[in-house]
Amino acid sequence: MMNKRVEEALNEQIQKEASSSQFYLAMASWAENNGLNGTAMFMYTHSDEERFHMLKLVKFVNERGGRALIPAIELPPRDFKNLENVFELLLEHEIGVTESINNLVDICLQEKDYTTHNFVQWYVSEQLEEEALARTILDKLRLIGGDKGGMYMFDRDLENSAIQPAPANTAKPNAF
Ligand code: OFO
Repeated sequence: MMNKRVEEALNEQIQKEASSSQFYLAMASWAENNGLNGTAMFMYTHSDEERFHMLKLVKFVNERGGRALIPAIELPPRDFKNLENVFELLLEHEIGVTESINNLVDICLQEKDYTTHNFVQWYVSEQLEEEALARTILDKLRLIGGDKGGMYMFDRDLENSAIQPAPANTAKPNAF
């Protein structure tokens, strides 16, 4: 059986990953409505990744004798001021998710659940990558400022994309 405190923390993380997926979907839809097709594609792909993060947790909890609870999802923001604002909120969001992963690591150590601790390390590296990616993109956007041509190139780059994340269940370690 799973340690109850760890199980609860994993279930909270399931909720966070599900809400993340929805948050990226909201950004994808906003970008698509604003003619930013590259950004929309990037966000749709990332929304799938977040769903994969959620599913991986669901499977893990159930396979370890716990009970994964499928949660209600937080309502994501619907309007964004501009693209820079989108990526600022995205970075803020990811920093919050990193905190919650760190908290999960802490609980595993307190409860001496080394198996879950090991499993959660994948999320630790994932968060590191995601935060770095968000910072890189935000730096680019700040450089571009209000320049329309620059913005066009930025969106096209995201579409083509040196900075596109890998699709959800390829090129990822520990895919189930
Ligand atoms: Fe699940 O990696 Fe971001 O939130």
